[in-house]
Amino acid sequence: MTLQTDFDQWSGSVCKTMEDFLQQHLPDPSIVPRQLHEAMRYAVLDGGKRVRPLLAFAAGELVEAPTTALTVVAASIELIHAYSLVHDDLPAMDNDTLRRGKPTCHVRFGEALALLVGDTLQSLAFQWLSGFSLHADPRQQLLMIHQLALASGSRGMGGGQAIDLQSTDNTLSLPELEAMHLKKTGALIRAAVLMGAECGRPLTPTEQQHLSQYANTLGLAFQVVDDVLDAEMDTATLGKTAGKDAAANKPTYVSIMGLSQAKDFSRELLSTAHESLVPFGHRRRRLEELAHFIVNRRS
Ligand code: GRG
Repeated sequence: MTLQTDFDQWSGSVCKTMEDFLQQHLPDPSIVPRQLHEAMRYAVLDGGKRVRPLLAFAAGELVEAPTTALTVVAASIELIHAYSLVHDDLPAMDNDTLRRGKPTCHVRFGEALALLVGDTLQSLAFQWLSGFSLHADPRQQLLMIHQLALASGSRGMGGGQAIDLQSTDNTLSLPELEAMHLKKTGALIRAAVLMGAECGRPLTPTEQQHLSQYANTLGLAFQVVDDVLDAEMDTATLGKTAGKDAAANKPTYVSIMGLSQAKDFSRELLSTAHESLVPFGHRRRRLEELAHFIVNRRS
């Protein structure tokens, strides 16, 4: 079996586990309020690369974490991610009509319902994280809940989005751009890695430091590549509107560094991410493959 086939099989099997959990635990559209439940499922199911869940599972491999806990953690993070996409697409924010190759949630269900979809997906994420048993030590579970709240709140993703909204038509320095993306995109990616690792045996302080460096670097790499793809790819390949950043006059890695340097930067970040994983020996394999996948993806 080639390494690529092996990775495809592993990621396919993680995605199937996740999809089954989401199918089973998202409220059924036969339950009132039917349209809200239908719209929540529309926003979450059958779409996306599931990068954050894959990262949680890959980090779980470092610490022999049980699949049951990883599934709940990964699914909860994906709910927060889906929530952020629904709100991000609203007319008051990015005003987009296409997401994951289909009409955005508010185009399909209306703005008011899309707002509620985002709100209720966020609540559901914390309902799952607190309602299932994730760890023998309840303090560890509480830590994970706290971590996801921090990552999605005003000092994480939500705050990053606020800075992003203010930055349109403004110039940002590279450190300012980096600070924004470490929150807006990086915080949830970081949470996925760290929470996956928290489902198993405790990490040593050195391991913790290395994993944290991997998670921060990868969060940034993800956004650099997102900016490159927005500039280079077409709408059909991305499943979302291409060229939006330039059209909206948003500062991006491409607008600040240029396309070629932004690509070089993403490769530099990839090698830093790989170096951070060295202390984990053979257990680092899936995290290494995912970093490679994130930097070399085409959508
Ligand atoms: C969630 C607190 C909170 C507030 C909402 C709207 C918003 C604030 C934040 C937006 C955050 C956002 C949309 C960041 C962009 C991150 C990003 C690059 C998304 C694309 O992720 P992919 O490529 O998407 O993983 P798929 O569709 O593959 O899942």
